[in-house]
Amino acid sequence: MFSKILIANRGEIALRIIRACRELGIGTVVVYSEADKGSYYLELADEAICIGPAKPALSYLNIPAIISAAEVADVEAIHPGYGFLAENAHFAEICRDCGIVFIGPRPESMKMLGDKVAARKLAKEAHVPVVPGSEGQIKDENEAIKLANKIGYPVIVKAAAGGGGRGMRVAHNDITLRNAMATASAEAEAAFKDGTIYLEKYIVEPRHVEVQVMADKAGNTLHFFERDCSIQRRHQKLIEESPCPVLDEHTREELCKAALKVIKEAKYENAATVEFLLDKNKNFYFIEVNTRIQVEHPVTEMVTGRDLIKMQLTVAGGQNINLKQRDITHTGVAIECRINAEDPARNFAPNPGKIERFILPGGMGVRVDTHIFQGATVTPYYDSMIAKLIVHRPTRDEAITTMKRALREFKIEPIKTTIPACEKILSHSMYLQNKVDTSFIEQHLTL
Ligand code: MV4
Repeated sequence: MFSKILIANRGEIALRIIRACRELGIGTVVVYSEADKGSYYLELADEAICIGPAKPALSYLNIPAIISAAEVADVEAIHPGYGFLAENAHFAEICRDCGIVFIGPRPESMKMLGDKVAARKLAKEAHVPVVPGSEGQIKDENEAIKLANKIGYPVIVKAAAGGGGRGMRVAHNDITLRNAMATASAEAEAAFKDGTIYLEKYIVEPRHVEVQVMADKAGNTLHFFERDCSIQRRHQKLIEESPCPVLDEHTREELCKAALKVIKEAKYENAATVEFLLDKNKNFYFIEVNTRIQVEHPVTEMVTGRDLIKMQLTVAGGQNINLKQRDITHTGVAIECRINAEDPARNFAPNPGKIERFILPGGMGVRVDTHIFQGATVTPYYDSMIAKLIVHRPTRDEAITTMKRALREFKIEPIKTTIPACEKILSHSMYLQNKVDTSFIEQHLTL
């Protein structure tokens, strides 16, 4: 096991990693930007090193500054958290070259799975269902039109370097398809310096279901069941839950087995999330792999009782997972609400400012992951998420009741947050009846 690691992140996830390290007896070095000076979690780490100004490019994305801090503090490993450098294969490679363990997958797996065309090919080879679409990348417009007519409109054009909803275009006929290809490719070229695109049948009103997996260096792979992340707005998830409320036991087993097939085929190690779309007929299709620990990992931790961050640390340290798949069980229902400093009245624009009143909810079945405290200032430089409120109860109805009660207790003043939006969703008849898909917020909610 490591004796000391560096945390290349900030906010609640930095705190989450510090907590896991403390319980494992691992020393922590946290790096921070000038904007994060005064954050409470900096006191909880054993060491805190300022790596630059507020601007992410100059601090949390500044590879030389982070590597220098790691060398000066003499750490054995770096945990990247999520966002920032978490899925940067180049950074993982530099860590390796410097003799520092990157707590995550090998750079080769990250690079391969970061290419959505390659990931799709890998899933196919592993006999995992993928959305009907192009064999590989698609270059020729006439070839695309021929394929679209074969699989049937609507189709979706996606960027190979995309993911998380960037560089996608839907087309309903030959004319809009030509357009979609040109704009998706240009957008991808501008955003990722890679205009490679591919084509899939557009699944109408899908649910977004993802499987948590963990793999050690010896090739032992485990899944930790699924999360339903259909409640999102512009590809920003707002509410996640586990288990997915519309999956039957048989489909759940098939889905989780499929996720493991992908991860084994990739010779993956450490934590990953395998994403699927679930259509109206409960068919699931692989879409992509996230090669990091995700924001919503606590819902999985609550239903399985397993500490995923601790597992990331032990697996990266070279320990094998001494658990069998049958040891991983899930009980009850967990729901997470993301509390963002955003103003719904101003189209969810970030709403930074000083927090004058901050009172946490509590009681049975309630967990809050946050780095915020009364008197803290939310700056405009980073993601607007300031807290995650997670509940775990025996049934979905009870989980929803507890979440509504906890949201009511949570006081964050005077800044605007997503608390009222979450309350509206949790009271909506369609949410209660599981009649939601990824377009729910846009289609049915005025927040
Ligand atoms: C799709 C799709 C429908 N059909 N692919 C968006 C994020 C990226 N990870 C994949 N996404 C989608 N891919 C096919 N073939 C619909 C979406 C999608 C979506 C997926 C998950 C969560 C929210 C979403 C919101 C809009 C579209």
